[in-house]
Amino acid sequence: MSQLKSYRSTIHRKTNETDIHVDLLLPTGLPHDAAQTISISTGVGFLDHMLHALAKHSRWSLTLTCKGDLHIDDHHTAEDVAISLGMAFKEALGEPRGIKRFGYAYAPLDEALSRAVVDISGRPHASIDLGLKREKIGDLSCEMIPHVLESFATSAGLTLHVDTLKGFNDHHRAESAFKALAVALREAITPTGANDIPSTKGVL
Ligand SMILES: [Mn+2]
Repeated sequence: MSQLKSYRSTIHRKTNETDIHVDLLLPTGLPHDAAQTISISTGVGFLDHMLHALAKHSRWSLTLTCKGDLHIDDHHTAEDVAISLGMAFKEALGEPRGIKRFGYAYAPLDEALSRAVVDISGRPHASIDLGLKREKIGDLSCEMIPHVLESFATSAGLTLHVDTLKGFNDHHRAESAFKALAVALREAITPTGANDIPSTKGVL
């Protein structure tokens, strides 16, 4: 049963551009889940804010630090944090046995509304349309926001579709997207009570 897994991973990923530590604990969906602890420090405030929303609404406990080459720009930091978080998610989940596999959610934030659909498929694919208009939100380039979601999906081995359907305010649009993803991921890893790999192929 899935509750026998630790659902925990620790990742250290260091390149010439970034040095990242991730400690991730996924929820089992069972009553003994510990209280969440979330601590995120990437040097890019809006990225921290988005990852905090993702962790909070996924019910993850997440400690993530990144020392990146922000003197160049935010690209390597944002992308590598997403890659590392995807690696951590995949490793924490382990063999995807006894989980729903599919998850979807809509999340509003005031006037903004996003939809996320996820398949823990082992087939990395991301289709992301957030429709952001600004160049940056805080210190995070808007072009990096879909790139973060793509990079996370690719390294986690997820099929992921995220669409922001409505919203005037780009901060709201982005945050609703991360919240929708969080709720969809929480759904997808919910235990079914069975112990099978949820695929007709018998492997994911
Ligand atoms: Mn890139």
